[in-house]
Amino acid sequence: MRLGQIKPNNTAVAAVIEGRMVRPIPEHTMLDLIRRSEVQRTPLGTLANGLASRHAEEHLPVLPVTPPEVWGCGCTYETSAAFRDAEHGTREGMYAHVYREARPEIFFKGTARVCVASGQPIGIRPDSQFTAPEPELAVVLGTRGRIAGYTLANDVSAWDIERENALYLPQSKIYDGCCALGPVLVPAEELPDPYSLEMTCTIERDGREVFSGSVSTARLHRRIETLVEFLRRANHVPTGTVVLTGTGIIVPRECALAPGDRVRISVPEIGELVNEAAMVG
Ligand code: DO4
Ligand code: MG
Repeated sequence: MRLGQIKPNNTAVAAVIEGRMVRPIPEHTMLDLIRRSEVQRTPLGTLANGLASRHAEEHLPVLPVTPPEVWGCGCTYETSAAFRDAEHGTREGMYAHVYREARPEIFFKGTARVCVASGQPIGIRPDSQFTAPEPELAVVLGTRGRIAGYTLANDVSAWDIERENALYLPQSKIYDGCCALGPVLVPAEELPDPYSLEMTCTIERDGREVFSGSVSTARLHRRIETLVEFLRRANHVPTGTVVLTGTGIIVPRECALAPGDRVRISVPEIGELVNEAAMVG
């Protein structure tokens, strides 16, 4: 089952997503649904199905959840750590160190303010010449770090700003349109093995594919529960927090995002997150 949100009267309403049609769940946002499924001890999908209208309507889904906080994990795939050590870094092997050590890299990625849904523009900073998509599996947290569901994320990042100096990481990571989420949320109980997903990413420019990459989440070097456990150490993130699990697909410099580029991130079990790049600021 695929869940999401629609915005019929400029207010987010949860919905069961069935292709182009949706069945709204009146008086509930996705956060309400997640909280209610925990209080009632009912699986999210079962609850959603029971509360959803029988009548399907045509709506474009918006963000599957309105996240109070988004956090990113880094260097969780060998490709990401190796690329960054070769190209970036102010200390020898800084990224390999994080890949290897027990404590993962976890950084603040922003709030709903910087997030966009599938179909909305992702941002390129005017002071960056090498902005890249980072296709990632994302988890939506319930209370006490429970994984409520999965979605896809694009951790759009200004790699040249990150490369210039490690202390510039927040500027490379957080700005308008830096985080795409969606298209839907798949309840955790319906995706029992998040470590066997095939993810692909393509970039289309002027109708032509200029980049195509893929990775299996089997190559994720950390358990998702471990990432969440470190995130929540002395840091009680609220229900609905989204955690990006890191990228395993690296785009070469020739494919730095340009305005109008269309980025498609896809996992068959979750769907396709599609965004066009646009200058922001
Ligand atoms: O510090 C670098 C960020 C790494 C990252 O976002 C990733 O590996 O996905
Ligand atoms: Mg990332």
